[in-house]
Parts: sequence; C-alpha cells; structure tokens
Amino acid sequence: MGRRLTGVSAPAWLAAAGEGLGQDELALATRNHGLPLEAMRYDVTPPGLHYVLTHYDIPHVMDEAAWQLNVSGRVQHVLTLSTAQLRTYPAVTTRVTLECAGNGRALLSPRPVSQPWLVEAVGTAEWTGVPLRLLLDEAGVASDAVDVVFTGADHGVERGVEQDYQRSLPLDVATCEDPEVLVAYAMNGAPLPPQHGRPLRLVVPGWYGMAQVKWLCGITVTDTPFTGFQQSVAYRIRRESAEAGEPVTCIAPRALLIPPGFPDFMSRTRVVPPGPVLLEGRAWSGRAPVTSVDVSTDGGATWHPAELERDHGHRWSWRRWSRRWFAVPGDHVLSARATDEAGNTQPLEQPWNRGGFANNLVQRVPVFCPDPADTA
Ligand SMILES: Nc1nc2c(c(=O)[nH]1)N[C@H]1C(S)=C(S)[C@@H](COP(=O)(O)O)O[C@H]1N2
Ligand SMILES: [Mo]
Repeated sequence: MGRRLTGVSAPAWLAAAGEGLGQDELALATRNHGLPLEAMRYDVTPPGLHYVLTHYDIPHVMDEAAWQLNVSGRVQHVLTLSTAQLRTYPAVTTRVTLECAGNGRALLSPRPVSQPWLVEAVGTAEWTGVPLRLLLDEAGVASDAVDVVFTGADHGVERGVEQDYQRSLPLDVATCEDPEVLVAYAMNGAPLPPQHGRPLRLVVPGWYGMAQVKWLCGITVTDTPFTGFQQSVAYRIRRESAEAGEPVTCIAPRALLIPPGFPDFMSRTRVVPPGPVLLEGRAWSGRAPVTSVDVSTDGGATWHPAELERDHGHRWSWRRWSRRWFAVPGDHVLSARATDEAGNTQPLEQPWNRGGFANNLVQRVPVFCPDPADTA
C-alpha cells in the first residue's frame, strides 16, 4: 500500500445524530454529481447527465496518442499498448448501468461521512472497448495467477494513505466471457469524456462503481490476493471499524421512480394534479436479472405489481417499469421495489454498514396532490 501521510490523515467517521452535512461533504457533492432522476426517461443516459464519482482529481490528458496501457506481472509477455493499438482489436459494445456502491448513503442514520449520495448515483451508457480476456490471453497469464490489479493515473491521499487509485478483480471475473470485462475507449459512440476516464477505463458489467477503474494505465497479474487500500480498507461491508468485513462486489437490486408531476424548488416535493398518472421508472440488479417490480402509493403499506419491460437483449442495463395510478387530493408517499431472479429484493428498513455501501433501501417519494376546490 502507499506511503503514510499523517499530516492529512483523517479516519472514516459517522455524523452525530442530527448533524447536518459538513463543508467537506458539500465539497465532494459539488464535484461528484448525480443523475437528475427525470433523465431515467432515456434508455441510454445523454452525455453530461450520467453520474460522476472521482476520488481525487480528474487527470489532464493532453495527448491521447502518448497514453500507454501496460499489462505486466505474472504474464509471459509484457504488453505496452497505445490507444491506437487497442482500436485494432475486436471491439465489443455493451449497454451497462453503473451505480456507485455508496448510493443511498446520505439517507442512512447514522450517516457515514463521505460523498453524500441520496439515490441518484446511477447512469446507463453504451461502452465500447476491447475484451480484457483478449489482452490477458495475448500476454499469457501464468498458472499461479489469482488477481488482476487495475491502476488509474489519478493520485491522492485517503485516510492518511498516499496512493494511485487501484482495484483488483479475481482472475475468473477478469477473464469471463459473459459478461465480458471491457477496456473501454468510447462512451455512447464517442471518445470517453475526461470525467469518465479519458482515454481508457475498465467496465465490469454488474459490479458497483469502484471496480470500473478510470484513466486506466496499468494491468498487473498477481500470484497473491491484492490488498491495496480500495480493496482491503475501503469498500468493505462492516458494522464495526475493527472488522475485516466483506468485500463490496455486485450491484444489489434497486428500482427508482421517474419523479411524477412537477417539483417544489426547495423541498423537491412533487405536485401531481388529481386524476390518472402513469408511474414509471427503472430497475436493475447486477446479481441476477430483475424479475418483478412492485409499487406502493401508501408509504409501503400495500404493494401492487408493475409492468416490467423486456430487457431487449441488454442484460446489464436498467429496465423500464410502469403502473397506472389514480391520484386523489392529499399527501402520498410513492415507492417501487425490485426483486431479481436470485430472490434478492430491497429492504423496507435501512440496512446499515459503516461505509453506507450496497444500500438499496426502497425509495420514498413524497407527493402532494392539490384539491381543485382549494384554488385561491
Ligand atoms: N481511477 C479511478 N477510477 C475510478 C474512481 C476513481 O476515483 N479513480 N472512482 C470509482 C467509483 S467509486 C465510481 S462510483 C465510478 C464512477 O464512474 P463514473 O464517474 O464514470 O460514473 O468510477 C470508479 N473508478
Ligand atoms: Mo463509487
């Protein structure tokens, strides 16, 4: 792991009961924006509306032609590839929904102090690149290999540890054919934007965001499990800080509503005129295909099945769901709940861990339906 820099060391901590967001959380929130939920109307998120999360700084890549990707470690031949060389390999395009593992964190109590996501750390893009398996085949992975470590060109300090952003995948995930892990150079048919990893990033369908290493410059095959900061300190599910914890891996099921009606500027409460309303949204799971979505319009007291659109061949993308509702004057709380083929579903009570990871508590959308008789 990296050098200790005690001068800027800060432990991970939890906000005290009732403590508002601090300026440190605000600084992260202004850098790392979420998906405006109304943009879930698009099957593929338009550029600029996809959520963004960057731990350190976005690297300034002046000359894409000079970028090099090194494949090394427990391999027979070290590869050094330019972005132009990568474009000569067979290209694969996959529509993938990415979600940050910390999505939902700011709604937890007590609140883990970090990037304060509500529920909007999600987006869907068409990623084009080279299957990682082809590069590993060409390099010739040694028989004692266990992990593949991915290094980004960004550098920073986290909890007192100076480091490059690094994450690993087990060899079987890295060399899988379905889903194929991609070394991607295009997003929605265009070169990667700077904030999404220009010029190269990893795309691991079904896994939470931390695995999708941006500004990818190194791939190292190792014969021992990788124990870097983002693997063994961050991104672990723990209730107590002393626990080793379980690693964060694939995305738990979640359904979100496209906000109905129109919003109040400050509270974001939705105003919905009385009458028929089409409730609709998106649902996804990285663990198994979503099999059903249920909707509640009474704060979770009763649930009714929604119509779930087919995946149209895009297993790793969110899917549209909808259900008709007849809004009557008064206050309502709307929710949607996804269940996948493996029986994973969304909890109605908050699941809690110190990092606020893999938190898929059902969304609650307060709605006010005005009485037409009350016009002043
Ligand atoms: N090099 C690098 N890769 C990274 C990160 C980072 O800080 N540095 N953040 C990760 C996290 S936590 C998330 S959620 C996703 C976000 O990807 P996006 O910004 O393209 O949506 O990138 C991942 N890849
Ligand atoms: Mo993330």
